[in-house]
Amino acid sequence: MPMAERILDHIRGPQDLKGLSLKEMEQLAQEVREELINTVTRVGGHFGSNLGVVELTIVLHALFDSPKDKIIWDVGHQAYPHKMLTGRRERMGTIRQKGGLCGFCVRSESPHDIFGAGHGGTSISAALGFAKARDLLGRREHVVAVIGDGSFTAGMALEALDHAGELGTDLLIILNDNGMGISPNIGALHRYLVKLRSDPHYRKAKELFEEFMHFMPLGDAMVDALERVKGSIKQFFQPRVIFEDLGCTYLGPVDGHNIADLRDILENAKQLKGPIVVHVVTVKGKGMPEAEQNPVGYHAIKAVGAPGGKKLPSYTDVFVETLIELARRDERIVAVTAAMLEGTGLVKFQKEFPHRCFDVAMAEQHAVTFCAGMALGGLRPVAAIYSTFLQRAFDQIVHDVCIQNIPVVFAIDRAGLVGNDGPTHQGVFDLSYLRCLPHMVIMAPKDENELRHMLKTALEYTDGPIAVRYPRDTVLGLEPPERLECLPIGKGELLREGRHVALVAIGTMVQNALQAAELLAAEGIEAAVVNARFVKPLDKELIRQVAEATGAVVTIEDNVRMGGFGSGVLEFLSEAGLYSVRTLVLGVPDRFIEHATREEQLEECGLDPRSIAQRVKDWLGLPARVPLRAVP
Ligand SMILES: Cc1ncc(C[n+]2csc(CCOP(=O)(O)OP(=O)(O)O)c2C)c(N)n1
Repeated sequence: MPMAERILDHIRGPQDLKGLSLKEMEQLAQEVREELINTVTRVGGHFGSNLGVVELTIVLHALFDSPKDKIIWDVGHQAYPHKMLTGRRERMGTIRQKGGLCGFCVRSESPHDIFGAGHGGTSISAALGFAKARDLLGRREHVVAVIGDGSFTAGMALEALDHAGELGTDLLIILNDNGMGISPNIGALHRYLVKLRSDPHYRKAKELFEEFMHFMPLGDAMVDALERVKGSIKQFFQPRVIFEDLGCTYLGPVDGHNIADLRDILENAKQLKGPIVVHVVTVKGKGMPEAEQNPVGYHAIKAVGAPGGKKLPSYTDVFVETLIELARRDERIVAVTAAMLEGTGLVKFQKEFPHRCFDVAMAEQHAVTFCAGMALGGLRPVAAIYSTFLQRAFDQIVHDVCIQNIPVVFAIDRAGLVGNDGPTHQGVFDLSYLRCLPHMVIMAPKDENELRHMLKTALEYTDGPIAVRYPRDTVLGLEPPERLECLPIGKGELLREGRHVALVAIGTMVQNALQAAELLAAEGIEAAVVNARFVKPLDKELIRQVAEATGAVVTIEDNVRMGGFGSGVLEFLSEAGLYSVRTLVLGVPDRFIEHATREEQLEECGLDPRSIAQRVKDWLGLPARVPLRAVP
């Protein structure tokens, strides 16, 4: 078809969807899908989820009046069609790259991105907030939350549903059910949705009701009458639906790829009062056979030309390999993930130990307290959770683990700067939010072998909670150690001697510090390098030693500077009365770091070896301040 005849070329925004016929919408869906496949296979990004919501997105933007009506996408990884239809089509090729479109919804990017996200389960709460604001301020717009069945397992989605049923305000919740999170979805709720989709009794009841609705002319009085009739139909037909018992009207299930059906059901939903749940059934990866058959592999894909060839394993690979090795020798070891079997590598662990691996769905809070219970019950639980998602479980870490000093092992993946996912996924707060907690031990390895030893150390340590954080990166490619060793708690190591300045680094920043030291040496500056290993407890002896020897300490971490590793070192130097030691804290600055490659982000934060060397050199060149003299 010649380009000029493409409907997509005429869509500048949602207003251009309003007059489209059914046939045109179907053609548009085809065009959006083709373009998505072309673009995302080229530049990478979330894939299957986006192919699954093409029709839904078109119908929503055709029926509702965004941004006056509020459409809120849960997580936002499935919002690519939404971006394409709301004026960002030309920039889709820049998605997730530095300066380009974000891979999720961001308020600053478009007035149609009503609410930013990246983490799952927030949409219903936010939508309910919008709905209440509308009510109290006397407006009448529609509010729609679109949430996947995976995100629906997040505790806060259920909390919001509970509240929505209580408030009873007008709110449309679209449950996009493709049976998948990143992995196949799990849980009793998931089994319930499967049943709902396939229950012939319920389908019959709904068909009757929908048929009935179809023939009713819909005036205001009619809508009220319908509400009453719907109640009696609901009571007449069984089984009842949980949503209805919770105070929401349930419509569906509807085929999310059938535009005519989708349009009918959403038009009906628009007329009804109170919270409505429309159960939309979609296929992840729809329209691309490989993606449909392998929804896990096609959840997100890499850009063409992204690192291929002889690839080194990731820290995640080393973590899970070591965990399996340790678990073979200790049957008390169990592993827990919150909907991230693939991401955390535990899918391998699950294969070998199916009964000792627990995917708890998108429920980080539950995961942590579940681990606390298992630990007290005599097991050795490892909570493998990304740094960013562990934020959800802060109170559980404080209240259920640390206060009770329970030996839970936290394997914190994607710690530090994470690259293309951007601000919502950065793992740059964990050192600050864990360091402030009594009883917590925190480690970060300088390389993959140290990660192996740290995992062994963590599983041997029974005095309380212990965390090991590691990056989203490939490893150095070292020979694995002959045997795993327990590291002494709270002991770092001096890797390089130097008399002018001490670079005290943690985790992957140790490698950058070593390289920076080389660069500084070329300028005649002799930098000592310390691998701190432990953020808590700190190796105070070693830090004191290098501080006294050099008089100048630079701390380096890929965590925010505030409250992180460097703060810990400053606290120690001040407690120890080492006032004359000059200090510089390098880390992530006090702002959210946008999507870009991890290397670009490190550079932006001044944490790549070259920037570290330059900053240290400049700082050393500054005249030292004369200490304040005490006022007589
Ligand atoms: C709190 C939280 N935990 C984990 C994730 C990682 N994550 C991103 S998408 C996703 C699956 C979402 O499934 P669903 O909502 O059903 O959307 P689908 O991809 O199936 O369309 C997960 C677990 C997240 N975004 N937020």
